[in-house]
Amino acid sequence: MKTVYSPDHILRNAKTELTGGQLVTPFECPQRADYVLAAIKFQQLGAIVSPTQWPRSCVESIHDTGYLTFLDSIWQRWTLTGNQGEAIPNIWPSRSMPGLHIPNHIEGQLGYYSLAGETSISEGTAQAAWASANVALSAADLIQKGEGSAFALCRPPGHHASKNQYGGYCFINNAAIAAQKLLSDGANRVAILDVDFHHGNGTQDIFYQRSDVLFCSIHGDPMEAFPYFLGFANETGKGAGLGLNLNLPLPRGTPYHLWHQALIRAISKIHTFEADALVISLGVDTFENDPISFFKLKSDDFIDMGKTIASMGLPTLFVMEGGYAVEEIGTNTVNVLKGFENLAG
Ligand code: OKP
Ligand code: ZN
Repeated sequence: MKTVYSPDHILRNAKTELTGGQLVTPFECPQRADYVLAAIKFQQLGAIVSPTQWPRSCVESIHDTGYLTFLDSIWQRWTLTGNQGEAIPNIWPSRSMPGLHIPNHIEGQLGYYSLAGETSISEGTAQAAWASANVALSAADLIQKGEGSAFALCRPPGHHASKNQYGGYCFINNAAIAAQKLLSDGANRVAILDVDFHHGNGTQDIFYQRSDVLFCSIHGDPMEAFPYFLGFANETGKGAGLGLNLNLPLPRGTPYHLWHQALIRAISKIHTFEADALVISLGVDTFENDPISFFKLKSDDFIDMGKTIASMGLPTLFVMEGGYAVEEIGTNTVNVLKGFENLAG
């Protein structure tokens, strides 16, 4: 399988992540992509190709233009305002102040356009996010041109980003724009299966009321895990999308044999939906030694995960999301892709 990769991911190199009342070096760091790329070469997964640049309209098909303008201009505005550190929000519209207007002041805009505070915006963040989007779109194009599978080595990740909010290390929803491209290129129905440890709140929200995209997610119970406020089993879709959202939250300590049972449920749902193509939001933070997650998958389990995904027999686009056990992220990711190929042939 081909991998689409851009070295521009390195432009996302924030110095700070707000956690435990401290500013620490972000878990979502450039070395993550370096390790994945090295494993792809070492395990000879296939050719590594560069992305091409896609029209802004491909991203505007999912994200609000006001949000994208904010993303493109925030770093310059932030520094011109005289701020010394990275851009971190500190106030949000909340239950007691729903105020859905967009403030003029940059501090208010940061709160308006963010859904979490751990993700600092730094110099180059927007450029890296756009490069990541082009990686996803280029990989979707490979599928459209007849490749049975492709891997978008996206960084930064995307599944927490909604149409007008960043957070959870995500800025542009790579899986969503890729799914939209597959639909625009002729697919009638696309299924998105999110196997990252964290619920893909952004992707769910984007497609919640749509009949052409099925969203399925297997993730840490949001009562105990980020993003806390979405991802529950009773969220099943709305309007035209009713019945086309499947959340499978699982408890702390979940081992692969129980995770696999949830995967079988998702696969059965995807069969019923009769998707033309499948997008996998591929996070490997379900790994037993992931520093910010609580499932217990072992490295070899990712091979079976890939095989099981291949059993659906669909054109499949893998989009990189999370995974923070940096030294094992390459092996775990490529195990999924190799496992997929062994069964897909
Ligand atoms: C992004 B993706 C660490 C808290 C981390 C944010 C998690 C974002 C995960 N102290 N909270 O889904 O892998
Ligand atoms: Zn995650």
